[in-house]
Amino acid sequence: MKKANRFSLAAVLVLLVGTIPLSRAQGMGGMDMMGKDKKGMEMKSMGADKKSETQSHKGVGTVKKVDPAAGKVTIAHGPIPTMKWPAMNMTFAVKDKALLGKFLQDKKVEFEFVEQGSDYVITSVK
Ligand SMILES: [Cu+2]
Repeated sequence: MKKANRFSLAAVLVLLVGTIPLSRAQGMGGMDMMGKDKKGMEMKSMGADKKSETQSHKGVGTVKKVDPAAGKVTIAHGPIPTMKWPAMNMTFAVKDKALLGKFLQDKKVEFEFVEQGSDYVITSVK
């Protein structure tokens, strides 16, 4: 009798000690994960918006070709770390005509551009 009582008491203690912290930990874990997921998604979408709408990149290069009719310039630019681009020849759209007038063939330029859909649009040059 005595032995059995002690055993069941021990079993109850084990259950109490074992289950309470476990359920508490699970509850907190679940809440933490939900909080993290929500924050993660918000940050992700904010980052994506920022990148596509406002993030500008800086490049340095030499003007290879100016196409005033199309509003485009071809530049042999150096590496652009913010885009993970190596040096290359490529064509950029230019935001407006006044800006386009600053591009002269073989001129070295420092420019800023933004990614707009599938185009890279130069927003400033010096
Ligand atoms: Cu490029």
